Amino acid sequence: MRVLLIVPGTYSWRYPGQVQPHTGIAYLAGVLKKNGIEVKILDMGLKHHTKQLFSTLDLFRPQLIGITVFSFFHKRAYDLIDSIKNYGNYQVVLGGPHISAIRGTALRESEADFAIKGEGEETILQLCKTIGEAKTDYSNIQGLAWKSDHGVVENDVRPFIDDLDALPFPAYEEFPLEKYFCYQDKLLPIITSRGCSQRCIFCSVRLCMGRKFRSRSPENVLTEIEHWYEQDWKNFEFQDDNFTCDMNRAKNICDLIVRKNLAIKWSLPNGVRADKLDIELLEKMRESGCFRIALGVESANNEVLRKTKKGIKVEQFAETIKMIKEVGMELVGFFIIGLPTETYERFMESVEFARRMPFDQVSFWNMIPYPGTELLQWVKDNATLLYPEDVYLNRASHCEGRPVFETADFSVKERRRAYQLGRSLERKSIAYWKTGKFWGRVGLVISSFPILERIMIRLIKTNRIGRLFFKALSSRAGKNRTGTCSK
Ligand code: B12
Ligand code: SF4
Repeated sequence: MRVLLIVPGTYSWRYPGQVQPHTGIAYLAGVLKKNGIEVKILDMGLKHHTKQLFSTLDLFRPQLIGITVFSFFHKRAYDLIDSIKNYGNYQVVLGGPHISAIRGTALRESEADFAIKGEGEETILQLCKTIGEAKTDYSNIQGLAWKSDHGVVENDVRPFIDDLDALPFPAYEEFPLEKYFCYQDKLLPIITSRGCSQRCIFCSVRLCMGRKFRSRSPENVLTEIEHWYEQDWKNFEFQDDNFTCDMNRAKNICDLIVRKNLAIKWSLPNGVRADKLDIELLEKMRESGCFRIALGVESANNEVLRKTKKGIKVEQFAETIKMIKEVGMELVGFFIIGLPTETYERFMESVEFARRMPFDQVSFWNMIPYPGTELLQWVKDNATLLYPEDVYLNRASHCEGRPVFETADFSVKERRRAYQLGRSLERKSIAYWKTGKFWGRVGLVISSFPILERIMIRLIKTNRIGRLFFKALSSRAGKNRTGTCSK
């Protein structure tokens, strides 16, 4: 059995190329390989064109093609399916966050044959076995949606994987690793747990990974770190949904890193929860090599946080920030513009908080309602969408700074103004933090012209000399730098 796994390109000017190998696809590849299935990965985000896709099809002749789909730019995946289907008689299965949200609808909207909701490891394996044995009865494959003669069939949902230690490590070696930004810093992503028990209304994690926090044992995580460490990977990002959900487990992971004497650097770039950090954990994290934490603050107004079901108050953020700075870690703060009940005045409370607190970097994003989230329902009931769903998910994005909905209390004009202000704070924080005050000011002048800003980001991220120059400035400013951008 031969399976081709494809990552469609999701280009935006903030991501002019691929940041890192796709962890979900790497997990699928690991499981398929372990079961004797031949796997090839094609990451279209590495500037591959359909020509490369067709030559891979000719050479590899896959019996199944798997494509991962974000909601963001999902039409690119659908276009790829059209090209594949026009080129030959191939069977295509879809998976990933977008498919977990819309399930069988993906089969009505595209030419794909199968769609898999949630974790894909066990379902794709069972599908491969069925196809390998030339069977066509898919009805007992949990988690699968498929096309029968009578239309799309959605099988029962598959339970989440409980024993994550039983999974093989993600097969990153199947990617051309030197082509990713993360290679510059010899940095790899690690997922030590899946799922999150919280209920933030904008988040789509539960649709794919569920509400139960499921974790790998600290020993299993350490074995993976050592596995990459022996191959000279010394920098890691723990990209869990909620890494510190079980604080004791997180402490044990830190203790093991110290005990094994591993000289690694690691960070938490995805936004951890302020109520899931204490001083003991922070000290252990620092000692074991963690140098940067990102906090998902979202808003500095308690009513907005309440309505968002964040479950954390502004005062708690302030306390945790103090602790993070006490242990001497770099701190990134994520803010969202336009959450339910936000007004321009309430947004200004976030700006004031971002200025007052000792963040090294802040990020402001316009709120995007993703399919299947409570937020999208709230927007439909209480706000005016400015674009149809499939338009804003494929075109307008927070990256480009277009609000996608407005409310009576926070107009589109105010939202645009808010984004400009948030972005200028973000630019300033990044420029000063990464390159020091002088070069930071130069960068700021350049980035006040959008075209020049895009060229500058492109140079830093994709040009060797641009990268070296930026690295030299960063180390002159005495800052740690890792290759990936925070999401
Ligand atoms: C790490 C991460 C990133 C990283 C790396 C992403 C990557 N390509 O690996 C970075 C920082 C680059 C990133 C960027 C963005 N991200 Co992000 N990210 C995550 C995060 C926190 C973890 C992803 C992960 O590695 N999970 C662990 C692996 C094991 O799970 P997985 O990838 O989902 O794969 C499993 C299943 O989905 C399934 N599966 C996946 N693909 C396929 C394919 C087939 C064929 C099959 C059968 C199964 C299958 O099987 C896999 C194994 O079980 C998730 C949260 C989450 N839990 O999903 C958000 C998440 C995926 N990101 C999200 C978003 C919105 C973004 C951005 C658009 C944000 C932005 N502001 O720009 C960008 C997009 C950038 C781009 N151009 O691609 C949303 C997606 C929502 C949606 N409905 O699409 C999520 C769900 C977060 C959220 N709060 O809602 N992200
Ligand atoms: S804490 Fe993070 S992962 Fe959990 S629901 Fe909220 S945003 Fe999603």
